[in-house]
Amino acid sequence: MLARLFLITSFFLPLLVSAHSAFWHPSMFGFDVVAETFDYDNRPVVPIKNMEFNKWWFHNHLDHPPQPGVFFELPAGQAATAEIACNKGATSYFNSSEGGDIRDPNNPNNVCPNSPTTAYHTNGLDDVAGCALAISYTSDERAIQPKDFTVFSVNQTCVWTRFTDFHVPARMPACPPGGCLCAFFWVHNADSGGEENYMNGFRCNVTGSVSDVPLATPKVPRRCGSDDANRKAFDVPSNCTYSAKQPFYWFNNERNNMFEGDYSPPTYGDRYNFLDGAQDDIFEDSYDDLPDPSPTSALPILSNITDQLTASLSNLPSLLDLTDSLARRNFDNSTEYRALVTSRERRRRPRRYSTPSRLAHSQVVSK
Ligand SMILES: [Cu+2]
Repeated sequence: MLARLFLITSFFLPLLVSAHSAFWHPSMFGFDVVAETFDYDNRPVVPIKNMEFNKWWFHNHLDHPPQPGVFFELPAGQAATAEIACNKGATSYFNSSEGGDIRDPNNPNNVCPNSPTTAYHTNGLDDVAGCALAISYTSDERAIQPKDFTVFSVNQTCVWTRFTDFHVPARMPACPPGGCLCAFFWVHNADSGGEENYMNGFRCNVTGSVSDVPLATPKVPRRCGSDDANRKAFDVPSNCTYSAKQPFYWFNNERNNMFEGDYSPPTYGDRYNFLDGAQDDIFEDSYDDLPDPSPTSALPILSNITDQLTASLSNLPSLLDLTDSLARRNFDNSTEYRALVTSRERRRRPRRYSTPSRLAHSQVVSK
């Protein structure tokens, strides 16, 4: 009986250790960490959960910094392409991986060659939950705190392709001389694998910056969108956190900012007002009015509307089409349309930020 149990266990073990996913780039902390580096398996792909702060923060890789001068570049107003994979050998950096090149010759976008998609916690494209990049305008990895990270880009169809685009807001200011600190965050859906989350820190630098307006102080994201699984049929837009938002710190023993249960994971999607693409409203001047969110609050008023978001107005009542995560969200505030959210396509159009042409709100409303 015991022998049989052992056989079963050893049969399934390889599947378990080959799963998960990480952001891979030489700018990351822990780029060269392998299974033996720590007295526990602390490879970048290993999920973080139920851990003390120093064990989950930056994946406990602060003592394994990148080479000096190595940054992940964030071109303002354009996409930065990251590599996300379940093993370093499945990325362009296979040279320094334990097992060598395991990239899929037939599909360069394969996140986890020779594994089912459940290895990276999805049952299919309709089950991806999104991931995010966050930034802090400091170079000092010993000083940075969880509250200092702001999510600046979301890819809602993540983890699905090894090459994953993160659109960078056009108004991102330049980093300090030593660069910025960034991190990749991912929480998968509840349907494929036990709950866990992911964080990989890295050094980053904004290039082609055209604005010096700082980011607003990031706040904790709020669950405000519809949610069929939990029988919430409607979005409650006034209950969302707008402007700069912190990443989710969840499922660890210390310093969490989210307290959702196993089957309601906080995910980087519309439900938490993390729209797909560049997070264009994260700056100090992004809003003229930003009331504290609640189910009965007024909606925030965007400043500088033409530049920040290409407004798309509609008379329809708000109801998010769950089946299409890219669907436009229409907010009907009955008398005025105030917070405007646009589709992925619209927001990714190149825009000019040089002229601060402020549209009067009456103009917008009367459209
Ligand atoms: Cu996992």
